[in-house]
Amino acid sequence: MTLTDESTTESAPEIGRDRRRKEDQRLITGRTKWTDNIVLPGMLHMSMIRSPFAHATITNIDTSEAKSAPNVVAVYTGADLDESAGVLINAWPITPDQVTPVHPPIPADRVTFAGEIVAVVVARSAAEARDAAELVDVDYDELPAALDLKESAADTVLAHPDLGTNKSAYWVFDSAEAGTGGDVEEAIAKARVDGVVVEKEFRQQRLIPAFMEPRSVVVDPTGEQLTMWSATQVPHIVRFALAATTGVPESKIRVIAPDVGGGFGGKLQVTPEEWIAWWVARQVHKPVKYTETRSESLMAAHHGRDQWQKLTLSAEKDGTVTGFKVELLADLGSYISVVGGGVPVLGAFMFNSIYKFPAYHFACQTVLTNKAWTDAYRGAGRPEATFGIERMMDELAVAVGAEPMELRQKNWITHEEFPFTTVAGLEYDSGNYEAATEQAMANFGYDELRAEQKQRRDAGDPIQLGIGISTFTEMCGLAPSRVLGSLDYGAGGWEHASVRMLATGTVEIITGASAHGQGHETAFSQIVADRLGVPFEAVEVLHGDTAIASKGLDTYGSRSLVVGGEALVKAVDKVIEKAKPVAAHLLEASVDDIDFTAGQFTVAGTDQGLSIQEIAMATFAAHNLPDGMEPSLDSDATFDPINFNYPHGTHLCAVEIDTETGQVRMRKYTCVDDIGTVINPLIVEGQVHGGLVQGIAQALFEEAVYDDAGTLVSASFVDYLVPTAADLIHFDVSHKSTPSLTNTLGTKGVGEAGTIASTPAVVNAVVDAIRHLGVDDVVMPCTPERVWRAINDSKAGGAEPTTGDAAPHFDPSEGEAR
Ligand code: MCN
Repeated sequence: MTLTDESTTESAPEIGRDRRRKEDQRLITGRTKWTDNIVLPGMLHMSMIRSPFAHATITNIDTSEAKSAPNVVAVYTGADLDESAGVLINAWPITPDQVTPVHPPIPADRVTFAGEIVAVVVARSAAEARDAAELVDVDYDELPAALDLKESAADTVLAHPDLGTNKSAYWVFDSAEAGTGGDVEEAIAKARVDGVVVEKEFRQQRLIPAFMEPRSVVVDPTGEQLTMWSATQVPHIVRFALAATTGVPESKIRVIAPDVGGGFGGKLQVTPEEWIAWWVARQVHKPVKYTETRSESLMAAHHGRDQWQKLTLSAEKDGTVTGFKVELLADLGSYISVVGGGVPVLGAFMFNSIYKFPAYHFACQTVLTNKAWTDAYRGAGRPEATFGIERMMDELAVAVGAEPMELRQKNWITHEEFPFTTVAGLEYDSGNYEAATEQAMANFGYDELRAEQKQRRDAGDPIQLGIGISTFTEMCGLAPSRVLGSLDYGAGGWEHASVRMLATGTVEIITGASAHGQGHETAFSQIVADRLGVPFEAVEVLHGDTAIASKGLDTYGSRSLVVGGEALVKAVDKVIEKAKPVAAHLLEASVDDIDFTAGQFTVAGTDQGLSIQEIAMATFAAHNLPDGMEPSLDSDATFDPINFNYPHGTHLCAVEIDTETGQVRMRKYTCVDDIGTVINPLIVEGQVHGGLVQGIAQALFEEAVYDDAGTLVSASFVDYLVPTAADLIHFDVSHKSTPSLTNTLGTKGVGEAGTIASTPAVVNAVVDAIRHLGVDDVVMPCTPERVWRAINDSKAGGAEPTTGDAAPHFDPSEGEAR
C-alpha cells in the first residue's frame, strides 16, 4: 500500500477533494533528499565551537591542538574572516533610527549570547570535526549580561556596550493620528469616570520553533555556480542576501532547499551557519557540510515570542468597548534577525481583532538582550495580539458582569458590515463571525458545558471545569508589496509561478513558494488539474531550487496558496489563452468561437474539439501552427494582491483542573475556521491540527528558560516540553466559508490559524475554571505548579497571580527616548 492515492479516474472536481499528499510517501518514510543526506565527492565536514557564556570578551583562542588532530583540514575563528564572509542582514528596520548591532557570522572579540559561534573546525569526517572541536581552547572574560527584558529595557546592563543602549526601536500606531479612530487617552479617561477600565499585564514567554529536521547546510564551491543546499524556508531570500553581503554575483549563486522537515518560521532566516559554510567552502575549495545537533538547534536557531504586554481596555458600563491601548516590550535577543524587529509590528494591526473599537493606540519598544535572537514563530505577532485581546475580552466580561460570548457579540463586526475598515487601518474583505460562532457553540455543546461547570462549582468539586473562548481573525497571505514597502519591509510580497505544458500532455509547474511540510505539491496539483482539465497525476510541482524557480519569495505568513496559488491560476489561464489560437487554427474556426471547458477546446455549437493534451503535442511538433506562433505552451505569471487575507474562526476549549494538584486536563476542543474556499480538506485539517498543537503547547507546555547566568536550561527535548499525542485530545475541527475577495479562488490562508487562535482559548479556559477561587490569570505555560500556586496564593490572600514575576512593571514612556 502506498501513502498516496493511486487512481483518479473520477471526474469529480479536484478543488475541495480529500487528496492524500503526493509527497508523503517520501517524507514519511524518510527516503528523500534531506540536506544531511547529501554526499558530494571530497566533501568536508564542519563542527562549531559555541560560547558557553551569554556575554563575554574573547581574550584568546588556541586552535593549535585542534589543527593537528587527525584529518583536520582547517580551523577558523572570527579573526580569520574577511569581507567576503559577509554579515547577517536585518531586512526590516522598523524605524529609521533603529539601533542595529552588526552581526558577523563569527564575532572576533565578544560573544553576545550563549550558543554564539566562536570557531569552526573543518575535517574529513563529521566525527573528526566534532572531536577536534573539543581541542579548541577559548579564553573568555565574562561580562555582565542583559537577560531580564524589563531591566534590559531600562538599560541596567548593556547587551552591546558599544551601542550605549539596549533600546532598539520604538514603533507607534495611533488611531487619532492615523485618522482611523479616536483618541484612546480620552476614551480611557472618560471610562474611568462613567465606564469600566480593565488593565492587565501579560507575558508571552520565549518559545522555540522545534522543527523536526535540524538545520543543515551543504555548500559546493566547485561548479560554475556556487551551490548551497540548505534546510531553509527561504532559498530565494538566502540567495539575495548572499549576493548582497558576500560580493558574489547573484547569477553565480544557486540555493536549493531540498525536502525540508518543518520550519514553523524557525527556518525563515539567514544564518551564521549558512554564511560560515559559504565562506569556508570558498577557502578550502571543496564542498562542506554542517548539520546541527538538537541542542545547538534549541540554543542557536532563532526563538519566538518573548514579550511583555501592558494592556488597557476601556468600555461603557454595558461592555461596549471604547478604546484599547497596547504597550509592548519585545525581546529581540542579541542581534536583530532577518525580520525579528517587525514581528510585533505585524501584531500591531491585529489587537483590535474582529471588534469595532473606536480608538486604538499601539506602542512597542524592541529591546536587545544577551539571549538568542528572536524572529517569526508560527503566527508571528498575531498570536500575541490575539492572546492579548481575547484575554482582555474575558476580563472585561467579568468586570461588567457579562457572559463572555455575549460581550464579544456586542462588539464584533457583523457580516453585513463587510468590507470593513478597522481602527488599525486594515480593510477586512469578508467574514461571518456570527455563523462560525453559532456552529462552534453547537458543536461544542456550550450551554451544556456551562451547566456542568455551574454544577461542579456549586458542589465544590475538586475537579473544576473551565471554558475558554477565542474568536479570532488574522492577517495572512503576506503580500501587498506596496503595503510592505510602507512599513519599511525590505522585500516585496508578490509570488511567481510558471506552467509548462509538455509534449505528452503532462504539466510541469514551478512555484516560487518553498514548502517544508505544507503539501503544496498536492494542493497546487489539484488547482492545475481542475483549471487545465488534466489528471491530478499529470501535474508535477517543482520548487525550492533557484536554478529552477528563479523567481520567488518563499513560504511564510500563510501566503503560499493565497499569493502563490493565485499566481499559478494566472499562469494556467495564460497557457489556455496561448492554446486557444492553436485550437482554432487546427479546427479551422475563429478564435472567438472556441470554448474551453474541462480540458477540451470546442467550436461553439459543434461537437468538434481537441483536448489540451492534443494541442500540447501539436504545439511541440510545430508542423501546423498559426503564423508567428511560438511552439510552446509555457507561461509565467506573478501575483501581487491588493490586500492581505483575513481568515477567522471561533475556537472553544474546555479544561478540567484538579484544584488539589494544579493538573490541567484538556476535555474538549472545538473550532470552526473560515478559510474561504478549501482546496484540500485533508491538508487543511492537518494544518489546523498542527497549528492547534503549537498554540496549546504555548498555553500549557513549552518555554525556553535561561538561568541567571544566561545559559539556556531548556536545551534538550527533556527540558523543552514539546507535547506528544499522549498529552492531547481529539480536536473537533470544521469549517464555514466566506470566500476571500482578494484572489479568484476565494481562498484564505490556514497555515497559522490554529496556533493564533488556540493559546487564548486554552488560557481563558484555565482561568475560567479557577476564577471563582480568586485567580484572574496564570502565567504561560500554565504548568501544574503555576496553577497550583495561583490557587493557593489566592487562598492565602496577598498573592499576585497576575504576572508571577518579581520584575518591576515597565514604564513604556521610557521607550519614547528612542
Ligand atoms: N490550503 C488549502 N485550502 C486553503 C488554505 C490552504 O488547501 N483554503 C493548503 C495549501 O494549499 C497548503 C497548506 O494548506 O498546502 C498551507 O497553506 P497556506 O495557508 O498557504 O500556508 P503556507 O503554505 O504559506 O505555509 C506557511 C505556514 C506557516 S506561516 C507556518 S509557520 C507553518 C505552516 O504553514 N509551518 C509549517 N504549516 C506547517 N506545516 C508543516 N508541516 N510544517 C511547518 O513547518
